[in-house]
Amino acid sequence: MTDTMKRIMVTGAAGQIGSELLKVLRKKYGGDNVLAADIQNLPDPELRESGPFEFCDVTKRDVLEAIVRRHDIDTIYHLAAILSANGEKNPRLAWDVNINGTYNILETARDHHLIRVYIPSSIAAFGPETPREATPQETILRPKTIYGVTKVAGELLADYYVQRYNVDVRGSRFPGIISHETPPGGGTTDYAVAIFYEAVKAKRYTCFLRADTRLPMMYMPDCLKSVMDLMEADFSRLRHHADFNLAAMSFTPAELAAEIRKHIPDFACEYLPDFRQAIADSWPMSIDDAAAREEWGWKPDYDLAAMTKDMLTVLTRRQAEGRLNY
Ligand code: NAD
Ligand code: AKB
Repeated sequence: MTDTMKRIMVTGAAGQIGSELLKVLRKKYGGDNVLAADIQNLPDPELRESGPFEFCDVTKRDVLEAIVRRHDIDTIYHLAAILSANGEKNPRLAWDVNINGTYNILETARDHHLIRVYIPSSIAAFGPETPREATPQETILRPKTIYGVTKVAGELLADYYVQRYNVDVRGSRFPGIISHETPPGGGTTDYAVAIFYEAVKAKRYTCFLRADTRLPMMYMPDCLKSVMDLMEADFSRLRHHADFNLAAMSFTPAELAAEIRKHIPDFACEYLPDFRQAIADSWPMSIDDAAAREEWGWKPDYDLAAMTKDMLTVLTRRQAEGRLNY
């Protein structure tokens, strides 16, 4: 991020990633300079007090533009979205929020000459015809979920705005993100968060994916680091823009349960796959992130063992303090 960036907006700021990114951005740029925007309140009182908030439905272009003008916004982190499982429950909503919302953000960026925009994609951009191991940067993008369709369209649209209008748009294809602050918002990888809460609370969990379903995952500190690093990267070094493959770890529910058992030996995990199994089966098992490593120096800090230890330390402490809400 350049020194000239000073007025930031985070859409979807109440969500799993937005709420934590907001904290990092406000710490770095000052609370008053980072506007939180969402259609629901921020989950944490500390966040509510640390800077401004606007109710903003990203599908309403006039509302979005008025907020950008009123707050003199020059940079947007666009995290508002409907994720994979919720998208299959309501495909029209997923199309509206993910396609029209993203289009409105890009048009606003173009009209208001914003300095930079961050729009995440997902491993959901891939589909069953994509090579599932070490999925390459350049590969087949034929997703079978509405969420995936909107993510591919978002990547292509972002690239179009870079080439055609010189809007500086950046983003990565996140794997499933694991965190302990704000619960995930209706995705297929959500089991990898829920399992920790249930392990600490009840020492048992019923997983909605099969035991052998391998998926790419990432711990929240790495996710936040990736956003900050990509937004600060030198534009002239970037050959890709809003579609960087990103990897940290890959594991199955059975492997995650075994790792948890190293800390909670009597933890029991059962498997009762539901509609999310088909979504997971259409996604990669591991990702080749060489482009991100080369173009902006991406390198994760957490593997399965380090992430599991940290998650359990935080949640066990919270349980002892009677604050384990999920
Ligand atoms: P989330 O579901 O936790 O949060 C999304 C937020 O968007 C919610 O607070 C919701 O209220 C808000 N929202 C929904 N509709 C809106 C609208 N019309 N206008 C404004 N806000 C609206 O999602 P997240 O996990 O924080 O994901 C953030 C971004 O990262 C999304 O683009 C998602 O596709 C991407 N991503 C997330 C993951 C993950 O595992 N969390 C993985 C890959 C990609
Ligand atoms: C989901 O499962 O939908 C998200 C994602 C990988 O995009 N966590």
